[in-house]
Amino acid sequence: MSTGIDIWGKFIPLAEWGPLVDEYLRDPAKGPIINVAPPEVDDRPYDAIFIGGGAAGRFGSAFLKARGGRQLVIDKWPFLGGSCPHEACVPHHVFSEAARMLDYARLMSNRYWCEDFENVKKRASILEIRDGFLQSRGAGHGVMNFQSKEQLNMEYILNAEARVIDKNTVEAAGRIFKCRNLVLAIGARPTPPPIPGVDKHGVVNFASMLHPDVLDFEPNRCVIVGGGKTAIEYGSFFQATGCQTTILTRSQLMRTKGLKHVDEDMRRWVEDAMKRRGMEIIDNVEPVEILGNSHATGVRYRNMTTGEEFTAEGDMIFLGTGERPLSDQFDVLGLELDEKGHIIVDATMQTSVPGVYACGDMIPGPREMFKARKSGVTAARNIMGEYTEYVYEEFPDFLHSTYEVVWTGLSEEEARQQYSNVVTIKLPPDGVRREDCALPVGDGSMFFALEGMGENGLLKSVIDGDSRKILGLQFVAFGVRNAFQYLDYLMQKMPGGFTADQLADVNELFLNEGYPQLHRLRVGGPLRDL
Ligand code: COM
Repeated sequence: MSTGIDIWGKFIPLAEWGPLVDEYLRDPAKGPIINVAPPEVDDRPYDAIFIGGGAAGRFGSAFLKARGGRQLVIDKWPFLGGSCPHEACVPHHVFSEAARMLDYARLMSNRYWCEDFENVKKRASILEIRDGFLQSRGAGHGVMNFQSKEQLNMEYILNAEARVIDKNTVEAAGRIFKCRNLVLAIGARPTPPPIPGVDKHGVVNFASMLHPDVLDFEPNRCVIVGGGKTAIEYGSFFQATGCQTTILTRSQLMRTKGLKHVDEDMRRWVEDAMKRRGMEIIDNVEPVEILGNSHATGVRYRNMTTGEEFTAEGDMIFLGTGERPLSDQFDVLGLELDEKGHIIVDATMQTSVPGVYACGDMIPGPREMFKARKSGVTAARNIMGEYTEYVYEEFPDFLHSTYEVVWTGLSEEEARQQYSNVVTIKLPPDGVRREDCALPVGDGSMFFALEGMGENGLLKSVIDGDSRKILGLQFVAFGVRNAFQYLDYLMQKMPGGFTADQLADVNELFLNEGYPQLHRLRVGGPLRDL
């Protein structure tokens, strides 16, 4: 293996970073990329070495550095930012945006300025969209490396395995580094379910489908195993391209264990919209076997009530069945783990071994960006002597079907168990056919209201009629995810909660999804359903 390159003190322009990372991805044997301060610049021991430079390690490092500490982040990939820009959030968003545009291509087919998608073009290529992402992926990687070095002044070693010798000693790039604390943040990997046939050609997951030598054919029919977020998001994309897709799931869609506070109106709206777009959704079933010789041809599955077995045919089988933390790599530390391999931490992100912290997808809880970043920052704060707890029990949530689906707080069902006077505000309202209701409508759904009424979305607000506190908000359509992260913050942080009256007082930037104006229509007196 090459000794790599030492980039300390050398300025690499942003435009050069992307191609450089791509070169290293093509040929990992090029060795490490080393950006470590020499002793004449900084001879302090590291306050923390972050193993893994994804969202958790990168944000923790930036915070610790800004607090005056010394950090080193080591990653096996030749870029920082972790799986997000490489194979997870960013491609997922590319695919979900493609799904949304394809939805519109069908709705607008042969109308206005749009070509006849339905009859002429008919479908889009999954491979072409995937390859488009791969061609521009380096640019995202490049920003991470440039920003971390030139703007955040981080020390890092990339394209190198880190070997933990003990909690104060790490080996990487042929050198030994000493530290006061260790922060473990190398994330999780998709794990195949234990069914025969998962190794066949044509069986992919969200990460492997990005490899041109794994998904090397244009799929025509897809079977998805799993019913959680990944299954819904990737399944909706495949279907939108014209690749007929079937989902096989034990639980109902959006009722898998990982999702909390899912309101039944919202869940049903999402599932029905997926079916209206032609997807087949089969729940209460478990996969038995992936069929085919060398190439997969379908999935044999069993109804969990009757035991009857059936076959779903497909040339691509997508496994959307979960991930496992990469914690075995740190066996030498003797950390306490849960039954799924997560590293157990306290509210300061410290593990069972003092001076060793863990964050991101290595610890229990949602595999979400905010948790990765906030857990990394929490570890950094505590390492720098600022006692800080982070509890990630409650958070706003979202997924993509061909829509943005966003929710925060309690579902109506949960609210009714806890409060005696629950009021709801809904669009479309109860008793009205969605096809007859042009609301809600806002950014991104105007042409649904014009050309495909009934597909313009769902808005719901769940309120305690006595205290007037907003208990939960749900939305399906576009353009509200940003608003929800702030609404959630207000609902959690305002003393006494965030009330319908306060929401009604918001200066709405009309025309938008309708929460402020609908609440304003209702708050003049005692709250009633709308
Ligand atoms: C975002 C990666 S793609 S990070 O959270 O900024 O490190």
